[in-house]
Amino acid sequence: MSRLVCVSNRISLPRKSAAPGGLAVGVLNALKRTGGLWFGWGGETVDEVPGDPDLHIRDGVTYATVDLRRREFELYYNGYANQVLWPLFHYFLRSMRYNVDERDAYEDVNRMFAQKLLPLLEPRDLIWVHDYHLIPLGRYLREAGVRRPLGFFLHIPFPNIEMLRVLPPYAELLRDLTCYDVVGFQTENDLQAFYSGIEHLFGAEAIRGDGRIRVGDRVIRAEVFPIGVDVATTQNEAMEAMSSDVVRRMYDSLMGRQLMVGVDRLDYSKGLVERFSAYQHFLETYPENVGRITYLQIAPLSRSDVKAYVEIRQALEQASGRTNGRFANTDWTPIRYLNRNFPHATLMGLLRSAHVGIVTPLRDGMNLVAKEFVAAQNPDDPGVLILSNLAGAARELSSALLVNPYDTRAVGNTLQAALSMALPERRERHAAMLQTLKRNDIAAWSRRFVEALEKVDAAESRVRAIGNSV
Ligand code: ADQ
Repeated sequence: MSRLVCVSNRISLPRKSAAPGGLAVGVLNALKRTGGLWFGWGGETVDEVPGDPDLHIRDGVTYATVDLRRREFELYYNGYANQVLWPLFHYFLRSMRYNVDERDAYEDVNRMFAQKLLPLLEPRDLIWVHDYHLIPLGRYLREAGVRRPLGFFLHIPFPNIEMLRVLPPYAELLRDLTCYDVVGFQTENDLQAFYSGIEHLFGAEAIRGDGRIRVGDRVIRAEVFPIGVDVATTQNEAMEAMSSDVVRRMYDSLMGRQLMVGVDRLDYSKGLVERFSAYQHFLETYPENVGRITYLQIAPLSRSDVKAYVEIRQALEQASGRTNGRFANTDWTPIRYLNRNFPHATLMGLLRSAHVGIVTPLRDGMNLVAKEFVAAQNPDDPGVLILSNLAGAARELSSALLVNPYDTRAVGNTLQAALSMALPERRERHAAMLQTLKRNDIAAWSRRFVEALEKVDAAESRVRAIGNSV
């Protein structure tokens, strides 16, 4: 039996109470099913050279955490990962800036991850690397002699070559991706964008008829693996949370008003400024809603050390203050804007309470909140999802009310349509989306990726067997 080894920048230890984000939920789902090892940064920065990984075992999963040096963290994580790759991959050139020291630190941390991971590897391991922080890790593992199947999954969008070419070492980045055996993307768009890079670098003949990529004597499987949610758990969490204190008090405080909910990390890619202005437009255009709808926006702070995140935070404080100042009354506030985390179950209860879920990123790999909103609804009386057509989730959730998040006037009009949608249409749209979510849930996502790695393993064993017999 092979063992699954997942590697991600940050790992979430079970003893920590922080709610895991999208990536962590996916990794945990894969590891809990099969057992295995999760390797990554434990969240501590140190001044001295980091030592060996700390190991913790819980429920058949071994957690191996390494520390990062403070300066490395600043350059690699806040710098290269979040001020170069994140904005570039989300098509936000305005927020991107390139710095060679940060690029070096990115390489150093990836090299260090490979060095610390190597002694923990076993001969039958399948290795699955997650996300843009760790693209070069596969190359370092290969250089150290690792021959086991290596997979990489990108949780965020992949940019078309015309955008990617802005990055000075774009060719190295593409070459690094070809060190893996399986490269996974959220959507067909991302896969096609990857092909555009491969074609640019290696020529169209590198892409075979079956979609695999041939570089030298290596064949790489590039495929789409859309991440999903745990539908049954989300449904149960949402139902149970309806009787929790937080959700009941929120519900009572509405005094019968309709509720719109948004849940996003505070990030410029999530389109919150545009969403706030769409809401303002909606209140101006449809004044009959003034005093009759509450918009609850939960947006926990993230990456607060990065300038673009400080700016977006200020912009949102101003925008929410402006709308509240203009429209609020002594007994009503149009926007409740909260910068804090909640337990996952509470969030699901809040989503279930909503008449409208609003998910309008300017660009998003997938967006799990959109899927969680659908899974959390009461199927007999479901809320309406307004979803950006620039989120990966729009591909599967085509029965949502799809909007262009930049078109704030259209988003406002769509909100009006959502609030007045009749029950039969709400049910029909919800049922179609729920069916899609059940078909492709989080377990299907991790199973499909691990199966792709197993196929690589089986194919290589056959090659070895033939080699031994001649
Ligand atoms: P994110 O950009 O973090 O993920 P998303 O997919 O929405 O975005 O996942 C966020 C997760 O965190 C959800 O499960 C949500 O419930 C949870 N969460 C959000 N706000 C919270 C809060 N205040 N308190 C507690 N939990 C909160 C990246 C990519 C996405 C991709 C995922 C998974 O950017 O496009 O869908 O990885 O691949």
